[in-house]
Amino acid sequence: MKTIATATLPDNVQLPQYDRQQLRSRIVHFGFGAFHRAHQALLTDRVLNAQGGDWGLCEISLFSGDVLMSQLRAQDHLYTVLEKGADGNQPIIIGAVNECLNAKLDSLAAIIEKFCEPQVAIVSLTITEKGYCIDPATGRLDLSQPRIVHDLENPSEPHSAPGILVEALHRRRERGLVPFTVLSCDNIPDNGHVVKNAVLGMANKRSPELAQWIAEHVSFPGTMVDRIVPAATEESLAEIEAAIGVNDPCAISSEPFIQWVVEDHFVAGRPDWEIAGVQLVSDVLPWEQMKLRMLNGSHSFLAYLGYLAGYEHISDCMQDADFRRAALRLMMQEQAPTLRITGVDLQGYADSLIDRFTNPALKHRTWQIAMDGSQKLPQRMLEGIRLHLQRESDWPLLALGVAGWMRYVSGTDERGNAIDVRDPLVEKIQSIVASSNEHDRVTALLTLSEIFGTDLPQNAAFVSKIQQAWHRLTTEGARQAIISTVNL
Ligand code: NAI
Ligand code: CS2
Repeated sequence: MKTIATATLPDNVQLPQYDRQQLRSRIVHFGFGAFHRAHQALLTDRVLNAQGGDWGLCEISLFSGDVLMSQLRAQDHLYTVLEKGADGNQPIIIGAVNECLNAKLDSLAAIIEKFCEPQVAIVSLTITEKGYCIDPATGRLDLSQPRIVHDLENPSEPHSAPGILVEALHRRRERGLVPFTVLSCDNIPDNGHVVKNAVLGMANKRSPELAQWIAEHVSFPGTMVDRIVPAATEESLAEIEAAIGVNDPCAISSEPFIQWVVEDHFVAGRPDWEIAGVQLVSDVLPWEQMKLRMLNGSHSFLAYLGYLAGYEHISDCMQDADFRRAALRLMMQEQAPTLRITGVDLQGYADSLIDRFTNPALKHRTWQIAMDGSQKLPQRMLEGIRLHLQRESDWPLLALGVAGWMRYVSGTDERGNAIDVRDPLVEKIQSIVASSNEHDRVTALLTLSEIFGTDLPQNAAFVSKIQQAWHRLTTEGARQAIISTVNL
């Protein structure tokens, strides 16, 4: 059967323009999910198209992803990205991936050794917020997580991302090899420091000398990553097959917009990503904060309220003028005033976000974005709320967003259907929901210090605003609550 590696593809398909034989695994990437395929791999592919070179990627997945990786191998590590915009669709074949390893197909030992090859200069990660095993409220390694407990007892056979990084760095140090740069590309505030805290937290428990060596020799640049890349579906894969004339099980669709802002601190070199439009900066935090609060904050708001109101996709929410107005107002009146970025036209940014959310070609499910809320609420909503509380400014839509999450994790939608809530804290959340009722649900959920810390539940103004929003939501329903809140 033909694959994208052997088939003749239509003329409009962009193909790799460089010699793939030159590629070496200089970047090892953890998490061959939807996002990485259409973001970091595509931008590295753009650099290779412009100037050739050897910056190939080795993709790693641990305990899942074995089927995807066998499929990737069967097509010479090539795969398709379909960029879908208002002006039509552009299929691109990505050639930057050089090899891939998976614990089921290969072995954990082979994976760890891959990180120890001398040419490896960067280890990048898109392992979702929960993959770092941090306590979201403190940003520190959560020593109680089972994978961390396992890795501290079995340091040479680690199961967590921090455990693998520490074991690989330990072996490189023992062998006199230069270390690598650790590049987090997840939507976490100050992701460079978070991954550094996770790695140093683990290394310190193993050996303070190792921790000191890592602190002195390894860099952990922060990044702001942006591109909307919904999970692949049967429909999206069928659409790509129709566009390129052959089945590609590793293909992914995305929006055309792409942005990557990276702190320029690499201990062992990097591709010339600036050629691909990547912004290399000295301080990424203002960019991260802008994106996490304006884009992701309104995304989560739309995900919870939209799901409750019966909207399956973000683009469906955008067809509703009240949802649209609420999202724009949330961005401009409640999130933008909390940012410290300068020199960016925030109104223009907000308008462009609304356009991106409206893209009808992208079927981005509200359910997908609603996932893992415990890991997302702090940076997307609660940090901004803390500033409003200090300043005594208004934040009615943020309050509705938090109440929306509470209503969503309560497990039943407005038509009485059960919600499939996915979250690393789901068991804890469900037991709180089961032992509370509609009247005390807010205070019961606020006891989750992993999300709300200890300051917010003790802040009377905070509690009362969330209770008001909860009351509006449970009595009026999501759609009407949005209308009432926007008209306050
Ligand atoms: P995905 O579900 O397609 O891929 C997630 C990857 O993480 C998989 O390869 C999975 O094996 C791995 N993973 C999950 N839990 C892990 C753990 N505990 N330890 C190690 N690896 C683990 O998700 P997708 O869409 O690729 O997103 C991944 C992350 O990328 C997001 O959580 C977000 O932080 C970031 N991101 C995603 C964007 C998107 O639009 N999809 C855009 C911007 C950032
Ligand atoms: C989304 C993000 O899934 C989510 O939580 O908010 O993945 C969003 O699509 C990206 O951050 C856009 O860059």
